[in-house]
Amino acid sequence: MTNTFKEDVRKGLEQPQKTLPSKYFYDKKGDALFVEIMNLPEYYLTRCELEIFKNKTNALIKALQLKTNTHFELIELGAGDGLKTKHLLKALKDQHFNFEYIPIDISANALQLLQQDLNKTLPDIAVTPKQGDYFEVLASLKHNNNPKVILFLGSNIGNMEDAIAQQFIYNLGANLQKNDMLLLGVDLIKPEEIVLPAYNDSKGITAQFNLNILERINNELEANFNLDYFEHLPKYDAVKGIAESYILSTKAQTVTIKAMNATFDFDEGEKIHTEISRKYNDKLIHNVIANTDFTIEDKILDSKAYFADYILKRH
Ligand code: AVI
Repeated sequence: MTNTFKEDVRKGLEQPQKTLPSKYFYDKKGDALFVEIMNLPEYYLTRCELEIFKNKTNALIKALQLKTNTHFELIELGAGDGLKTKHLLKALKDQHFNFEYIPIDISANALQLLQQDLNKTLPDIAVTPKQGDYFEVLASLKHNNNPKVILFLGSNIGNMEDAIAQQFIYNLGANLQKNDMLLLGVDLIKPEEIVLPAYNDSKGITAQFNLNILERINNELEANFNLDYFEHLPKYDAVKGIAESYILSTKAQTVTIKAMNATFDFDEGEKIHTEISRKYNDKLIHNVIANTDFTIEDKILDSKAYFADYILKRH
């Protein structure tokens, strides 16, 4: 892990447009900050999707074209605390669907907590957590011939560049069979007044979340980023529908990263790119699935039409 982290940081900081990959936000502190973000008044995404799972559960079930007499696997990629999914699980159980819930996560700890919680709150549901890389787990499940429903929620796909997102959905399709379903949760393109505050909250939690990546480099790679001289800089392009986070160097400075025996110079006003959060519309979803066997079957929105759960079918 440290080696990849070190190499990714080196590669990112050596480019003319310095970048650091957002996947490195999520250490223990980053995970906790993201939980805080999800509870912020400005961060509407989680609440909107939760509303869909709470209030439109039956619409989701219908759109997923499930049958009570056929056993299926409900597989969630990056399950986290399962807060939204629990509403769906409960409704499926109440309506006597025959299924197994398979949450996949890179964090064994998150999976253990989720399983304990589900055993307590929804004891009748068969839960088989799988720890590891999404595609390795999916490949291991591919040939069991059970119909599959994949959940990829929270607009997590938005943190991928478009070409990577296309490749991701393509790889998903390659690990599924005909008639398998994908429930893809995405944030929708909206005006700046709504999106930007979600990435620039008044309490400064998102700023801490973004800057935590520098702290991580300090701690894990013996660097000396002085956080007093770096700032969170969010941007949103409402035409493209792309929110981006940068870290701004507020003065000319040199940072040493001991673990790589290297120094990096920052100009005053220089920006490090840290995250993309793409927002979607139908056209962009069509683009993402263009080279795959998926079709859009349905789309379920929250009451404000801020967020969409697209129902895709593999042909
Ligand atoms: C995890 N992901 C969908 C979040 C987002 O909205 O892009 C990460 C995040 N970054 C800043 N705030 C939240």
